[in-house]
Amino acid sequence: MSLPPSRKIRRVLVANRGEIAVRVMRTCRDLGIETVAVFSDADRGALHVRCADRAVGIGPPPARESYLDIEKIIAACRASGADAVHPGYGFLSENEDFADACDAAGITFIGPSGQSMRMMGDKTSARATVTQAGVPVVPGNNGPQGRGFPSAAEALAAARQIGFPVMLKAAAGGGGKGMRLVDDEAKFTAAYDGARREAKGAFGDDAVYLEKAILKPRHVEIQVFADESGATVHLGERDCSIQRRHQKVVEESPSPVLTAETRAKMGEVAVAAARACGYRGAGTIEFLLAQDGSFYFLEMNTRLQVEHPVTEMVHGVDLVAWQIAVAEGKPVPMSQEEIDGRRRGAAIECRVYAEDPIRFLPSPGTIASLRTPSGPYVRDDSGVTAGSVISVFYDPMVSKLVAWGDNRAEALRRMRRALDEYRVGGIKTNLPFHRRLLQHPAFVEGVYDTGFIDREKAILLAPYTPDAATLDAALLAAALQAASATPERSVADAPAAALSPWRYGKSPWRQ
Ligand code: MV4
Repeated sequence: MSLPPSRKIRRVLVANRGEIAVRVMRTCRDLGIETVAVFSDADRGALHVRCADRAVGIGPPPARESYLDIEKIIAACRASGADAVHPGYGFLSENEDFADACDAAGITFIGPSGQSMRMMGDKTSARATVTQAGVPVVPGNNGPQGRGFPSAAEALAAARQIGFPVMLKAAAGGGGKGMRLVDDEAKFTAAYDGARREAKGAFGDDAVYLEKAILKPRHVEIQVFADESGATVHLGERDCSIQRRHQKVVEESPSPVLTAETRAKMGEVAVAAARACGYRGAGTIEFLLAQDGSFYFLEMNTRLQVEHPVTEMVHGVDLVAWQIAVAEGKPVPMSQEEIDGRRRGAAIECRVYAEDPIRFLPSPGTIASLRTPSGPYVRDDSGVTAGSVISVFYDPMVSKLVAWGDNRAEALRRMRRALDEYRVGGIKTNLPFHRRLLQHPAFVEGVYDTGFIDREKAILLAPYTPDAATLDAALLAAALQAASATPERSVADAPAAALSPWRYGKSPWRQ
């Protein structure tokens, strides 16, 4: 297919930082497209800057004054001659004004239209839009005018109709802010006031609406993809139920509990939701999967998500290449049939964060040493190297570790192996958490919901307290290592090899 010369993307400015900026630039390289990095003063020496063909400084470390400044990003496009912008995730990726500003400046925004983002950004409008298209939404009430309840009394009357427990949610929201679970009438008014206050603070908009509460749900999302002609396909699901404080920690595909029938229905419904807002590019439809197998639309994310590699691994595709293709006006690269035929095996992603593994608090600092896993069917997407600084200004992610297997059990074995290979010095990470999770019997069974980490935190987040036998083994290992002076492995790593409560004393590696 030949395109008008103006549509061919030759130089992409990546309006982001860290691992996603590096990941997008890798595909650009593969495609022979030039890359432009933007960087704040805190990121002058960052990996994403070193990966780019050229780089433009955009100001001070706070994101508001750099990565979130639309004017500065557009100016950087002009200064560098970029003809397209990839927004990554976070920052400006779901900012409809940014998408519109790119359009107005004649720069190709690699993503959906500002109009699609507007339809899906507001949760009450998204519910109304997809309901029209026959998509099941959580039973609820958007309010008398369809955009929230102006009074607690009206909201309470609607809550009684729905039946307790109910969820109060911010219309402008998403991600759990301004959300309240209300078990009974007595607590309703206080919860209503609290939700409005929190929504106002977080979004500058205090409209709240109601949904029936789904108890112990799983978070299952469908990857969709659409082109300009309206052709829309899906690439199956990701189960993202392993979360803590609305932060995803582990994602996998396929979901261990989805039946083929539910998968097919969910995919069909996700495509209908994307069509309903005239979607273009990569998008994700989030669902709550209830214990009884029913599922409900929650919201749409109008960007490429953090966990997209899981989908790439089970389909053998490059979703950034797909994004660039449809941004150039080309069709979706594969038919639904072709995609379904390629789906194979299972993939899992562990988000490795620089954080205190017990308290789940960021642990900023300089990465003194780093040894990332490799080998068959393991992928590690990172934006840092040894010597990189995990700063307080941005997300403290170290990398996304992804493993693939012919089936889930094989993917989990590879992930355990990869986690055991991983070494990070100088900062705390959540690697010990991941190693324990991957040994947890319920996780291994695939039986978990969005409350799993909180319920199991005594086991998953407990400090390392070896019993006498384990300590003996660790001390012996340390003594042997000191005697042989193996440089790769620190004394401190030796106990980590035996840290699992379910796999006591089994050393993963001999080096
Ligand atoms: C819900 C719910 C139960 N019932 N809605 C949390 C973030 C926001 N995107 C939606 N969320 C939820 N909405 C109803 N009607 C439970 C959650 C929820 C949740 C959802 C997905 C993943 C993790 C979660 C953790 C706690 C609560």
